[in-house]
Amino acid sequence: MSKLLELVERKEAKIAVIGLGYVGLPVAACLADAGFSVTGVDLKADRLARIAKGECPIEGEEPGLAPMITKVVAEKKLVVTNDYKNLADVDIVLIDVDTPVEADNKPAYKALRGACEALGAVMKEGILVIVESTIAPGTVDKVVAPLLEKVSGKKRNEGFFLGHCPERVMPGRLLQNLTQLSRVCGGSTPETAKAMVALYRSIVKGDLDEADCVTAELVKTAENTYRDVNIAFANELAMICESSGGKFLRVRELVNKSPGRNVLLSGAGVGGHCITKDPWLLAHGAPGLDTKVIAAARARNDGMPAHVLSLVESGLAEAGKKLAGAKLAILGFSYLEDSDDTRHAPTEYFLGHAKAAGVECVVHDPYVEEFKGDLWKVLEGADAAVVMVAHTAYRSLDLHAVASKLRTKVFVDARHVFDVGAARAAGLVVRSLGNAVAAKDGVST
Ligand code: SAJ
Repeated sequence: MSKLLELVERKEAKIAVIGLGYVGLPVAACLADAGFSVTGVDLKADRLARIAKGECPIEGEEPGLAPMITKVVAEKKLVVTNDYKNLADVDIVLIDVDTPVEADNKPAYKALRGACEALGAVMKEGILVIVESTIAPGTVDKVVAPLLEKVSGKKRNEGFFLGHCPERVMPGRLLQNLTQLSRVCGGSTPETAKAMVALYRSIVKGDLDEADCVTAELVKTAENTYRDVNIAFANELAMICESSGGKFLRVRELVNKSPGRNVLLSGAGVGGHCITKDPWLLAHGAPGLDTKVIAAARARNDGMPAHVLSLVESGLAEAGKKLAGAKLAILGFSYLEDSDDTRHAPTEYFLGHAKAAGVECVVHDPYVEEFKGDLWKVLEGADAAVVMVAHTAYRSLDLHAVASKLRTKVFVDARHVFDVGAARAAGLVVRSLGNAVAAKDGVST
C-alpha cells in the first residue's frame, strides 16, 4: 500500500471509474482534471460515444461539468471504454454503479456483482477497489470481497485492497457537492483508508474521515434513513394536526424554537432514488433485527399520496361532488421541486390510487417533458386542483384565476405552498396538508 500511496501523491496512479452516471462521470472528470490518467467504463454505447467527443451526457444544469469533460477528454486524461481488458494495468478502481433494492426491498446488486466479476478477471496485483455506490452495511465484506477473491484468485488485503467511500452528490450540484462535502474513507485496512484520503484530497476540500468499510456503509445509509424517519414524523404530525385542529406550519415553527428540534416538512410523499431505498439498505445490514422504526417510517411516507387523495375526497364532498367520476388537475409530477427527476415520484403513486378510485387526472409539470403543457388548459373544467410539488412556478399562481377555471372549486395543497386564508378568499374549497378543515383556534398566522 505504501507504493500505491506514493503513486497517488505523485498523481501517477492509473485510475478507472466503472459506471459513468451522475456519480461516476463527475468523479472521473475531477480526478482527470487533478492530473490522474483516468479510464471510464460504462456499458451504454451512446453515453461512451458522447463522452469520447468531450460532451456531457448528463441532462439538466450541472455548473462546470461539461467544460471539465471537454478539457480532460481533449487532454486525453480521461478516456472511455466498454472493455474491461483496458483495466489490466490500473492501480485504483472506483465502482459507481446503481444499487437499487428489489420488490422485496432487498438489494440484488446485479450491476455491482457484474462489475466485480468483470474486474476480478483482469485486475492486477495490489489494486485498490473502492465502491462509491451506496451499499448495505456488510456488503464489502460479504459480497464484494468474496466475489473478487473467487474471480481473481487473489486474497483480500494481500492481492488486492478494498474501500468504501459513499458519495453525497445531488443532481444540479454534482461538482459542488463532490468537491466541497466531507466524505468517509472506509478502508479494508488502516493503510488503505490513508491511501484513500490521499486520493480524495486531490479533489475534495471537505473533511476526509478515515474509517473501516462497515462504518462507511453505515454512515451513508444511516444519514438518508435519518432523513426518511424525520420526514415521516413530520407527515404523521401533520395528520395529527388535521384531526386535532392544529396548523402544521405554526406547530412546526414553534416546536423548532425548542433547542435541538428540527421538524422537517410534511408533504405529498417521499420520492427520489436515495431516501426511498437507503433505509432498506440500512435494514439489510441487520437481517435478524425487526427494524420497526425504518419500516414504519417508509410506510408512513409511502402512505402520503393516498392521504392527499383523501383530502381531495373531503374537499369534493364539501362541494357536493363524489370522488368517483371527478376530474383532477395535478400540479407537479417530479419527485422534487424545480427538478425534472421523476424517480419514485409521489404523484405516480397518487395517480395509481386515483385511477383505482375511478378518478380522471390531468397532470402538469413545467420540468417534465410529458407534462409541460399549458397549465390553464389542465385546470380548465377540473373539479379540483392538487398541488403535489412545490415548483417555484406555482408559487405565483393567481388563485382567483385558478378558481375561475375550475368546474368545482376545490383546491388541495399538499406542499404548504399557499396561505389557506388567501385560497379561501379566492372562492376555493380548501384542503391543505396539516391544517384542520377549520382550525379550532381560528387564529390566523
Ligand atoms: N421531502 C419532504 N419533506 C422534507 C424534505 C424532503 O417531504 O422536509 C421529500 C421531497 O419532496 C422528496 C423526497 O423527500 O420527494 C426527497 O427529498 P430530499 O430533499 O431528501 O432530496 P434527495 O432525495 O435528492 O436527497 C438527497 C440526498 N443526498 C444524497 O443522497 C447525496 C440526501 O442525503 C440529502 O439529505 C438531500 O438530498 C438534501 O438534503 O438535499
